[in-house]
Amino acid sequence: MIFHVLTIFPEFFRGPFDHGVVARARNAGILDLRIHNLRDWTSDRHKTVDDRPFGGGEGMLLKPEPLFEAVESIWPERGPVRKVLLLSAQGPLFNQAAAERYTALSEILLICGRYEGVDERVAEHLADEEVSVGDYVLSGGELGAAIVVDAVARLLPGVLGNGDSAVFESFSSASLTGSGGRVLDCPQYTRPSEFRGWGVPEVLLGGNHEEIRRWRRQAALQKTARLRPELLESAKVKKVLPE
Ligand code: 9D3
Repeated sequence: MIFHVLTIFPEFFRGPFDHGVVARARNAGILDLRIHNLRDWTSDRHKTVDDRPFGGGEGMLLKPEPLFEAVESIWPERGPVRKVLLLSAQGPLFNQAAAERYTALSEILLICGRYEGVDERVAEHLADEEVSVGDYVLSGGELGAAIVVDAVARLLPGVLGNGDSAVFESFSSASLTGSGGRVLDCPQYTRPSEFRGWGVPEVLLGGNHEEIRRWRRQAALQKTARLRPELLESAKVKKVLPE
């Protein structure tokens, strides 16, 4: 899968994509990451990428011409397996279902917004989708782009050592309660079995795998009810959860 990132801060991406799972996917040839400097598609002496909003207001916007020039030169042809995503605070929230949906694409081009935003014609006529990574204010789309690349890359076949480990985790859309809600991972422990006076649930130290399975299920539901109650949609599930 090829990811293109269009940004005014190409050096921002020297860190996040050079470690861990994403770096391994790149080295294995499963993932090809191409960082593009938006200023390469300006035509004035000052390499201007921004301008003031019509009608007045605070701050500056990314102007449309360099963004259109860039996308049209990176992709002279568009198509159903190529998607342009505009990272913006206005988009629908990125989630695991979106990450899974994007794995069906062959190429994704991520446009990183900056300043007070991006000329709306980019959202309307250049991007296929707008994407936000959460309800908080970031100073640009670069961190969002890194989040999308990470979440999608680790789902690509061959990226994780164990093919199944992506399927059974906290936010996989496969990790559902009977009623369609999602549950978080169960609490997990490693050695030592006693640390600063804090022990490990006794059941995990024994070898009764049926009992361990039941405990994990119950502990996961309780933890979900405590930390993310909104994930447990149905009243039926809520009733099972006195802590
Ligand atoms: C007038 C209100 N503006 C700033 C307080 C709106 C605004 C403009 C530009 C808010 C954020 C940004 C820059 N953010 C992004 O480009 C962005 C983002 C985000 O802010 N939150 C969550 N996901 C994303 S993806 C890109």
